[in-house]
Formats: sequence, C-alpha cells, structure tokens
Amino acid sequence: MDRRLVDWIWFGTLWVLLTAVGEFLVLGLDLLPARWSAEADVVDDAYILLMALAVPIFAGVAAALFVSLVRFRVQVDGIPTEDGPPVHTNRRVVRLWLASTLMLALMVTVNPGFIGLAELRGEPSADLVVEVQAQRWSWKVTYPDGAETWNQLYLPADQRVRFDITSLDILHSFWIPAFRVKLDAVPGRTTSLYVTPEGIGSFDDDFNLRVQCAEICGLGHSNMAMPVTVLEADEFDAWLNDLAEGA
Ligand SMILES: [Cu+2]
Repeated sequence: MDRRLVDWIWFGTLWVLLTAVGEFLVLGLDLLPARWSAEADVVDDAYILLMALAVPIFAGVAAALFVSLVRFRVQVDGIPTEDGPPVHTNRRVVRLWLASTLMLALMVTVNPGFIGLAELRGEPSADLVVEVQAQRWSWKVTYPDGAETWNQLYLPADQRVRFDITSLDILHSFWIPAFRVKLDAVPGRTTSLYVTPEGIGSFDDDFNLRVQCAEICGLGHSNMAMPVTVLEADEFDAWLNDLAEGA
C-alpha cells in the first residue's frame, strides 16, 4: 500500500480514538463541582460546549504529532551528519485547517460568547442588594437595613441578588466557586454582580459555597475566604431581623 495512505489511515484512526475518549470525559462524566446558582448552569454549559468543540482539534493535533514522530524519525543506523530533505507544506491541509478553525472561532464568539454573556448578565434588576467590602484580609458584608456581618455571607434562595463590590485597600476578587461567578473588588470603585442562588445549603455541605479572594493580595490571601449560607427566603428575613436587632 502507498506509504502516504498508510500515514493517513494511522492519523485517522488515532484521531477518531482520541476524540472518542475525550468526548466521553467531557460529555459522559460530570466532573464539575455542584452548581448552586442559576448562573452556574450558563457558565457550565458554555464550558462543556467549548470543551466538546476543542477535543477533536486537540485530538487532531496530538494524532498528527504522534504519527509524524514515528513516521519521520531517523531510520538509519547511527547519528546522521546532516538534515534530511525539507518537507513541503500540504496546502490543502493548511487551507482546510485555517477555514475550519476560523469558522469555529467566529461561532464561539457568538455562542457562548455574546449569547451566553447576555444570558448571564440578564436584566439589571434585583430582589436584594448586598454591599461587599474587601480588605486585607477579610470581607465585610452590609445588608439593606445597614446590618453587617464580617466573614459570613447569608443569602436567600431563589432571589436575584446584586452584589455591590468594592475594596478598601488594594485589588481583591470576589469569587464564589459554587455559583461560578467572579468579579474584581477595586479600591475607589463599585463593581456589580448579579446572582440567583438555588438550593438550601452552606459551606458545611459543599466547600465551594464560599467567597474566596481570587486576586493575590499578600500574606493572608489564601485565608481571605468566607462561608456562604443559602436560606429559605423567610428564614433569611428572620435571620436578618435578628441581626438588625443585635440578637
Ligand atoms: Cu484579597
């Protein structure tokens, strides 16, 4: 059989195999942490879509690399004294590669790019506004009636919350892994983030239910975290009343 044909068959077989394994890992297993907000579904869907699209491309590169390593390795005894003959570009492959990756890049710019971002941001309306102030190395949370908590965040389930985030000293980042949201805390500026918690739970149920600083900010950075507790709406109101009364 033609040597080139054999190369292509090896490449094709490897590509299909690697793609199948990769797609199984991405689509067949749910390796992502639990989702505790409506926004988390949007983010995870985007992540899974991008991974599913990236797998065949990575598999193609890996297959071509592997076949080339075997096919073009030194096949004479001893170390050769000069370079082998030049290998010329296969223009058909290059054109196909550029066209398909360009198309993919444009596609993902629209979805999940623009479409996902619009879905994530949604309407600028909130059931509850919570102010968050970051500083080295703690978090202060202020609720609508002025009541405060330090290094504790309580939220009502199924209500759209707006976080108004700022910093007292340097850049920090407000990150809640279970909600899949993250936004910088910038001194002298207020940045806003919307999130709708789903499900009743706390840090004790899932360690991803926490606010973690995600911008390296000095010695205490890794400890700059606070547990998040999501309560039923009426329980949250009762908790907030107690807090405001200093109970
Ligand atoms: Cu920080």
